[in-house]
Amino acid sequence: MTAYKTFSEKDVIKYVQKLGYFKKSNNLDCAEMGDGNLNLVFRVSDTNNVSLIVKQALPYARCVGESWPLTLDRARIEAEVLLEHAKISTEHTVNVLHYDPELATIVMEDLKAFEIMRAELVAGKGFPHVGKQLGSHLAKTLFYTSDFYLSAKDKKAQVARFINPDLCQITEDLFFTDPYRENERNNIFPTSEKLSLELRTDDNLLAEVAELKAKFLNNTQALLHGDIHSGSLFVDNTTMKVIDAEFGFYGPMGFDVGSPIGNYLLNYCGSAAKWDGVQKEGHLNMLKDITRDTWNVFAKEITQLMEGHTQDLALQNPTYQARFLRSVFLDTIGYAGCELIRRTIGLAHVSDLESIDDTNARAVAEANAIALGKTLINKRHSFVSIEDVLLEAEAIIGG
Ligand code: SR1
Ligand code: MG
Repeated sequence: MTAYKTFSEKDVIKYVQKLGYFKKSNNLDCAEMGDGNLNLVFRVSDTNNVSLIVKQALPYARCVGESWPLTLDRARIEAEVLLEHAKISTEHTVNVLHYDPELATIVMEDLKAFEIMRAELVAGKGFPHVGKQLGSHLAKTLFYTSDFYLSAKDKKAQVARFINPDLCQITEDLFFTDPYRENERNNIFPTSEKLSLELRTDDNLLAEVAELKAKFLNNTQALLHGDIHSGSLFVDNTTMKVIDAEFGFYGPMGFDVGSPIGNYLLNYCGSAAKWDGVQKEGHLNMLKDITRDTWNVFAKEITQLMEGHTQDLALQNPTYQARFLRSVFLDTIGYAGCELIRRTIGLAHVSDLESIDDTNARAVAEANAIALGKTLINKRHSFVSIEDVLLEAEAIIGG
């Protein structure tokens, strides 16, 4: 057993050599390159440019500091969720090579030929293949970890294995609680002050958000990634890979489907406010396509899996399966709405809005994100298909 210590770049070099990934004689370079909210991320490479990633959990949240202690167990959760999802969707899950619960480290493949989707979307690039691939990845990872497929006993053991109270509490607070009340963690751009105050007195909205939070707290439908947004997707021109599963736990399927959709729509709000003409039209159309594809492919494939591969005799009932899919749809739209709001006025912002230099354009983008978030949460029960979401986006934002 090796006691935990926070790694320096030199420690990482010794560590990967000890694990046998590189020859002792090889000259290695190591650089810390983490830009996320929580962890250290190191890239180690040799002179032939062969490289690996070593991710280490800190005993606190990196973006806040030591005043926000955080469990190291999140490294275990991350590694084990990625390994479980990789068994089901190998092509679209980053390859975990090794993990160490004591040092809270994960060694994984370096996706250096890929880019983080969020940064690319902000720069105006398009990834039309991502919607279909992510929809399929979600259908498989969620179905095969649910009661439809696992025995009730095995599923309960998995629920216990993936209990993740610290990281769930971050989501419970930042997603569902803070944005709807006064809280020092909120980060509100001055032009959004008035709109954020209005949220706090919208009784219907507060009741809907409470319902979505209660489902997040109680509904152990499937092994979620738990934080699947455009910043946790590595993309190239033909494929995509999911990283960063430390928020994983057994929760409602719609949370994993709604989070990326909320993030495509955040980019929609930002892009519509900062661009014009053909560039804007093309980008918004691409975002509408990937939103549509994510839901439609998810719905089609999970329906086929429920019809053909459900093991539980009672859950094989087609009427129940149709009702189940409808409830996942409503959750998906609700969680997408919550993501729009919390990324605009909560603690953890996104570059889709924050990188807009022009104050007026940013004000418009943020107002639209809040209005669309509210509409998705409040009106979702009247929606029939994903087209209704896109119609609302067009009505509020344009495009
Ligand atoms: C303190 S962590 C803030 C956010 O970063 C992560 O990526 C999650 O989205 C979390 O809500
Ligand atoms: Mg993350």
